[in-house]
Amino acid sequence: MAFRTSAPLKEEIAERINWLGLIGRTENDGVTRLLYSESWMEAQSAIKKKMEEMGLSARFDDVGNVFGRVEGTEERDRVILTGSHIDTVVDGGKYDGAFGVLAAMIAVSRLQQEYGAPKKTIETVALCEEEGSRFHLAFWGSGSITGRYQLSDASKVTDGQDVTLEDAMHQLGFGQGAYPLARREDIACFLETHIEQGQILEHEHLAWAPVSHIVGMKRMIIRLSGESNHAGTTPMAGRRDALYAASQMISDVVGHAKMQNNGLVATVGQISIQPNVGNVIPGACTFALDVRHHEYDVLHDFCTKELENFRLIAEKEAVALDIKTWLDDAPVKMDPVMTQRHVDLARKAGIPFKKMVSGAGHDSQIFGVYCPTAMMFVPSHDGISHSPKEFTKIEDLATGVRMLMKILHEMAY
Ligand code: HGY
Ligand code: MN
Ligand code: MN
Repeated sequence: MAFRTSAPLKEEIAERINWLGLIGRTENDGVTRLLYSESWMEAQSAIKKKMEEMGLSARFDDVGNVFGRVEGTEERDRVILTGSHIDTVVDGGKYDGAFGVLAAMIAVSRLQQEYGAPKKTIETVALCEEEGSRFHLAFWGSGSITGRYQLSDASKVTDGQDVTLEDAMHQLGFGQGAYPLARREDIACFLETHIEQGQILEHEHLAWAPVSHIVGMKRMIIRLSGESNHAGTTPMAGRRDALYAASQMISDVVGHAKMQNNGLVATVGQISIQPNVGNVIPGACTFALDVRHHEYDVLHDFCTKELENFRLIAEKEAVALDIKTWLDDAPVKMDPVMTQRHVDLARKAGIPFKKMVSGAGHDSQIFGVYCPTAMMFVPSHDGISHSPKEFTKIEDLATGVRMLMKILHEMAY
């Protein structure tokens, strides 16, 4: 029996956002769904079941992406793919990624209900991983579809408990041929709906934004090794204090980024020291550095200078320095023709909008170098994201779904 809903759109969106937000819910009402964790598996299985209830034919692929397909009556083989990622950061919000997954499902199921089968095949997708929150590897879902990653890459990265991505994948039955290969050649284009995760739209009282391009980014792991020793009996001269060296590097790189005044952002969001005991000089320190800019030359020059400065500090403090750049992506332009069509549709609908650069990374940057790709934002309240406080008004979520429906109707019906 074909799925039918008579629920008003806003009601359906709110219900599904809250429903998915309960999977991996944390004690302060955030969400944690790390790749191949229990809550991740629960969410992907629930999404697959929900897709089927909503009239889509759903399946896993071999890395754990979930697709919901509506076959076209004329053009079956080339697929219009729309969706986002199901994973989250630790204690994140219930809109980042999740809204794009659900918006796609709601839009496609409502289009089917209103207009029947499309002429062109549409698939919604819950991409298995985008954040890079558990492993120092991001975009595992979209990267496996587009060929950026091979299954063999999964053995090269471990999480904080020394579990490889490969073992974590195998433990859930993925990555061993039980499902269709992730790699696809049949995708005609990709469309992603996402929260802005910044405050521009809300500040300027706008409801929607087509994304012109996604910033370039470098994500690094900086490891320092000095010498642990007694806090009381070791003279200050000659200490090899890894945390003291790191504190100078972090202060410099963030301080220099503040002085750029050109949109460049630098963040140290993760740090660990060993042995992490109050009366022992830290012999080892590891921190994560995330730097982004919409022009690759600016990004690259800044990072080159800062890493040279790190080497000078390491030498001065007699600590060994190891730098691993695990993500290094140039800015990616969204498809101008698709984006212009979306602008025309928004203008015709009288929706207040502006074109924007995305300061956040997204699966669209992976699809954008592989097929025509377009991305669109709805506002984030106070620009907060990657936090339990993440929130978007239901009116804005509904605008996002309605725009996606207009776009898909124009492309596929
Ligand atoms: O980090 C980012 O920009 C994205 O949310 N993964
Ligand atoms: Mn996201
Ligand atoms: Mn995110």
